[in-house]
Amino acid sequence: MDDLKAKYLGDIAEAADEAALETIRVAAVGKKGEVALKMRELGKMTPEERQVAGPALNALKDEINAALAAKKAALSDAALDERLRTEWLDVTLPGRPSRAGSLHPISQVTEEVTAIFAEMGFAVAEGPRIDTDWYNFDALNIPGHHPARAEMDTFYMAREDGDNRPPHVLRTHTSPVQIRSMEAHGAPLRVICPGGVYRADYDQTHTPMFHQVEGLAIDKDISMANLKWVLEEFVKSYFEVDDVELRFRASHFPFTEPSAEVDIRCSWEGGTLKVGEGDDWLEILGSGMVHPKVLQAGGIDPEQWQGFAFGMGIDRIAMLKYGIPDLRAFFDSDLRWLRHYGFAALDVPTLRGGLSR
Ligand code: 2NM
Repeated sequence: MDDLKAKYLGDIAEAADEAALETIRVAAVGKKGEVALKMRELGKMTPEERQVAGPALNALKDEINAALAAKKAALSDAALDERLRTEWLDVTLPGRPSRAGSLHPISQVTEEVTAIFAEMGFAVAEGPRIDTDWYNFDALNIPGHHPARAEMDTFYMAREDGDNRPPHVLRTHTSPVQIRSMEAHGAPLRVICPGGVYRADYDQTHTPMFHQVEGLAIDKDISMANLKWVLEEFVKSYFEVDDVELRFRASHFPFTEPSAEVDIRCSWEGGTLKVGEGDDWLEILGSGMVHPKVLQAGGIDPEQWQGFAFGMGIDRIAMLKYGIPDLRAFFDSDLRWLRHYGFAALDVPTLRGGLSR
């Protein structure tokens, strides 16, 4: 028994891995191992011999099992130490620039616009891109016969034969989101609604899907003066200039009365846009006082509340600010274009941190 003990404890001490340990376990204390064979011999012994050999064999078995368990724990500790030594990773290293993705100019400009209006107390609202013709047209004072419906080049959703419910459309502007905001929150209200919109139009300056941001402010005594100040602040922040001059031109939209298109003074000298100086005018948005019928459709009493609203094309103001010549390239997914015009993904625009760096 002393020989067995010396042999197996020696083997266990020298085992290199868990597989070697298992081989030793089977040979020593397995069902047909050496200790089991010895135990079978107990039957042939005299009672006196058995009284000594039995407990000694059990003790040997326990000792070998304990040595196996201790060695197994030591081996797995060593394996873990080895992994920790070889598989380390410095999570503070910077990313690899050649592999980094970039923010699309439309995403960047949406973030910039959102940061500017957030500073002025506007919340951001989003809504469905497929909406009913009630939200997209009727609620905005564009009834069924109105020429604006035809002019909008609306995409209508296909319908099953015999389905006589009002049609769904791909929204032609984000105004339906503003109607939903009025319904959900009532007055007073300050929201902007950025997002994709759809019109069946495709040429050098139009794509069938493009992006808009619309703003809405409703309160007890809102006027065109508030609209003018908010838009001036916006244009100064967005184009990162200290002074701007806006020109309000009387216009017409079904959902505002009065309505105005807004131009900014600019120069194109040397082919690059300079905002706030020069003799040219650049049209950047449409605006006006929300029509009483539109407030009513949103569940707001026009006898008590007034509001201004405005809308502009995100793609267009992105092209102007970042000198991007062709609108259609926005949607080509050309990697070289994305690398050239893309923005660092982690440089979130804020007014304090600088909108664009
Ligand atoms: C524009 C021009 C003028 C506008 C109106 C509304 C709503 F829903 F509040 F009535 N949202 N946006 C609006 C007004 C949009 O885009 C050229």
